Amino acid sequence: MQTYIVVTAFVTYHYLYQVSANIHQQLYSVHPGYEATNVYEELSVSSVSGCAVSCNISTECITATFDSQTRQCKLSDLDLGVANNTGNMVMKSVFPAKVLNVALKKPASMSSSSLDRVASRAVDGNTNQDFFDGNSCFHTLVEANPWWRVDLGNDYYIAYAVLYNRMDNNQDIRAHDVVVKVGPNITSLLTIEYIPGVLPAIHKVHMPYMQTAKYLEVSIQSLTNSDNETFHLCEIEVFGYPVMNIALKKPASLSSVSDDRVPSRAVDGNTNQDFFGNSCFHTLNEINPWWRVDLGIVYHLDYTVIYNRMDNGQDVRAHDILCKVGIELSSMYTIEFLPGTLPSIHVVQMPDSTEARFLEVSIQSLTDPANDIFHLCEIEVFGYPGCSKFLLSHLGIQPKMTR
Ligand SMILES: [Ca+2]
Ligand SMILES: [Ca+2]
Repeated sequence: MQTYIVVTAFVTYHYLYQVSANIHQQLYSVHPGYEATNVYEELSVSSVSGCAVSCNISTECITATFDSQTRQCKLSDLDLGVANNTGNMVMKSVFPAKVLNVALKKPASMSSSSLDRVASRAVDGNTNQDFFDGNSCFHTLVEANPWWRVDLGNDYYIAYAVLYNRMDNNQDIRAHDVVVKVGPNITSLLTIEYIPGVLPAIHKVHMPYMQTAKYLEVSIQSLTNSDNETFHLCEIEVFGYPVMNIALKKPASLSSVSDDRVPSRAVDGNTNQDFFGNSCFHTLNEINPWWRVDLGIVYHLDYTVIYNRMDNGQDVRAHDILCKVGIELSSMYTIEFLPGTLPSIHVVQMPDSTEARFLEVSIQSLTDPANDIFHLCEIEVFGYPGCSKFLLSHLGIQPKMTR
């Protein structure tokens, strides 16, 4: 079992993440009267959602219990524990996408390779740190500034990475002054961390604000001009969520519906902007018509892409568009107001720390009585499972506080 690297101080938060009780019910299945068995980690957290998120970002957690009196959160790698009528709550996280090691078995390369100690050994899922015991560590030739890199295949929101050094025969000292970079392509990698001196046995690299990346690279920064470095690591794990359209096929609603031009057409995955392609919704003639999607759970929102109807000059009907989001319908707030005609394809960039379950776009009618007809062909929403403020705090990163 991996060590769950969390310091209790990290989770004794400076603030409370406030999500109402009914949202908890929607996020997690809660069963009063149970306490986790086979507890491998006990944390002090401020709320039930903090406890659930703690479980969610731990790879081995199956259930967690939260005692509202003592604020103790117990993480367990067993399914539902034994009932003992303590009044604790058991949560089984129902997030659709737990953070996963997205580097596992992905294509890896490196500056040079010694015999069969190939780059893929660091993504083989084997964290054995004995070079000869596990056949699980890569090994370069002797050179200057050796590097290793993984191609994740697609863009991911990266939360953190874990580096496993070689630990036999005191050879860990060869991995020194390690630089960790990530990025969307290999020509524009961003340095996330420089680790001076010898790399620890296991080192966790925190990504500030969930970096979007397709590549991760680790290298030795040679301190002299002599090319006598040898690089070997035994595993590199990269934990994150795929960058995906989280609105796809989610329940959608509309202020009014014209015939079969239903709201779900805007989340059917079809971006055809010709109305007669049967992929656009259509309201009746009314004032302030709106369309809304329920993402199901709270997500950290990154951006939204709106596809206007473009046939027969009817794009002009989508004008003075208001985009709102909210954790609950009763607390929706404006992200952007776009005056004039909506462009063919419009991207709404979400401010940092935007977390929401609902997203709504509407026409702000300029006259009353209004005669607005609303039709759009697709709305894509990109982001990752929410409570990210907790997630970031959990990783020891101070979240941005924008509201
Ligand atoms: Ca390995
Ligand atoms: Ca569509």
